[in-house]
Amino acid sequence: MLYPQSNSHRQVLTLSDFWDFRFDPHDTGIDSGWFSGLAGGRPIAVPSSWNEQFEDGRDFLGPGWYQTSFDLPWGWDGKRIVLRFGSVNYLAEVWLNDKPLGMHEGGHLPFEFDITAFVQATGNKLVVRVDGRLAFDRVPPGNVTGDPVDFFASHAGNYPQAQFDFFPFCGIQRPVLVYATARDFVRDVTVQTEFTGSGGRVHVHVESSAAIPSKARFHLSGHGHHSTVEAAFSGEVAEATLDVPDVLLWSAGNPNLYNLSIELVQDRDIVDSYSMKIGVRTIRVDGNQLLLNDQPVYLTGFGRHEDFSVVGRVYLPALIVKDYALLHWIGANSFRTSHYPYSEQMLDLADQLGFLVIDETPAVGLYFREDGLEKRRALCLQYVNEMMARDKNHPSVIMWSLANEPHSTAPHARPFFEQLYAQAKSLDATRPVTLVSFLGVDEQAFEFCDLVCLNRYFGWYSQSGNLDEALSLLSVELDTLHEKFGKPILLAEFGADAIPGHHAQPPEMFSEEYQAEMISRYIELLRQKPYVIGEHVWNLCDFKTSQGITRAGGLNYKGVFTRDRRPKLAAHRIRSIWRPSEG
Ligand code: BDP
Repeated sequence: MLYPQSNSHRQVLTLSDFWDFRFDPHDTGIDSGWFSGLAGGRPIAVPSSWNEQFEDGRDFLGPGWYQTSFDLPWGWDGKRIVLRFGSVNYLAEVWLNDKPLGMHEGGHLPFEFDITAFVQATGNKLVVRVDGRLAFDRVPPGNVTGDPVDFFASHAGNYPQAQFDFFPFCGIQRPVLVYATARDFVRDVTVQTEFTGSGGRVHVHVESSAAIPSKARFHLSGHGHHSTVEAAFSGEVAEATLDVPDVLLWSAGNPNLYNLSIELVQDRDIVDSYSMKIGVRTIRVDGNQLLLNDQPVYLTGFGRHEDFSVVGRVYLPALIVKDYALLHWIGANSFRTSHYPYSEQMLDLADQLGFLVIDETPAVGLYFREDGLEKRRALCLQYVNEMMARDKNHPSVIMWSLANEPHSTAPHARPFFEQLYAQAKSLDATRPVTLVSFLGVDEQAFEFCDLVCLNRYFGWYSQSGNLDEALSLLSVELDTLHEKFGKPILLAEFGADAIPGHHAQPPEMFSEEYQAEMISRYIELLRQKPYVIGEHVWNLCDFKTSQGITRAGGLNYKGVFTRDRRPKLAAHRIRSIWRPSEG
């Protein structure tokens, strides 16, 4: 799915602004007219989450109703017009001028509606009902009752009762855009790259809206290179291969990007065009190694959250810049989009700044009871499709993660993940596919995933306070895991809560010293294991979660930076390991 852009054939209007907003605590609304019948209208920022903006809204998960109005810019007559939502958490129903456009389930991924037939030049009324309530058959799930699942991973006593450890922020969380294209337009572009000795090769697959355009023209430029190739359409598809002699490959240290622009040509006219930045690189697992451009790469980095006070889980450009500055300062080369796809702009900057990204679907806290299983399966497949359609062209994305910490000991788990894995591989054979597990040797999906991603908290949730015992257990477990699966291992999460300003010598749980000690001792151990391909600390920053007895102030304090991005002792300790020359 292409991100909207303005150029000489396309134009984008953003609806980011203050919208009218109302809570619907009795869930009685059934159509767009309902908005005006609800009490308590108030302005809300779009995009944002509603939970930290209103005194009466923190734990309210929906439904909430949004309304705004807009006029079309001059010159859009006769164009195809599309309404696009970057992310609505969790379920959105949308009406334009009182006509239902449709619904979308699942946050963190974009969806759009062709509104050409419903939109007016002026006075368009847009209404969105957002339902963020937690339910057993939603993904991620919540309010699960019945069979106990294991205590730590279930967060069973927490409020709101999410089956995952981050606050279930609700609302329109990324920009809402209206954009115009020609009636015949570039529908999709897929770029795959390879490297043949000194030369790069870029394969481009273009889909157009109709079989009418006669050809596609491709321009590739950058770093002294310029080439143009034309290809005829066969049906709605045109394909081309562009060779880049003396290519400058994309890598974390050298994020070389090229400009690719595609024109749709009909007779002699250019009817649509689309431009993007691409990087030429390869990524694969080979034996015990992860190879970027055929060179072993070791991942240093974090799991993170899109989380900040007041705005909740929102597209916030300054926060993206800040977090990249922190990642750079500390010496990270990578991160995982735990536990859902981050904004498109986060990936654009990863391409530009040179960070390696493990892109994860929103399938966190999955469990395998029969009730609701088919619905959860359909959602997981939808998320794989939507995430890969959105992010497939980013050189920074080096791997797909199907899920985080599923309770996959159940018999249905294996076929469930085999299906997701096969789906991901059929859509993209060029990147490794993995899943992040806390089960260790019992994780059935590790048998077919391309590498093993493990989360471990020995020394925290178990062996509490006893790092010697924790480390020796971890050492044995890593060797056992490697012996069983014979695949490279990424320690995808490890860490300890540290209350900022709390100190103890000798180090003690919840002190900054204990967090720093635990993380550095883990890293020391990981570096002794030749099959370990990286260390991802949990978490970059403290983040908001549900209230519970293990979460003081409703925060998870495993950040090495505070929620307002100030370093704890661990941040300095990690920097001295990851950037030893900087001191
Ligand atoms: C892991 C989860 C992560 C949690 C973390 C923790 O993957 O979402 O925040 O534990 O407990 O199991 O801090």
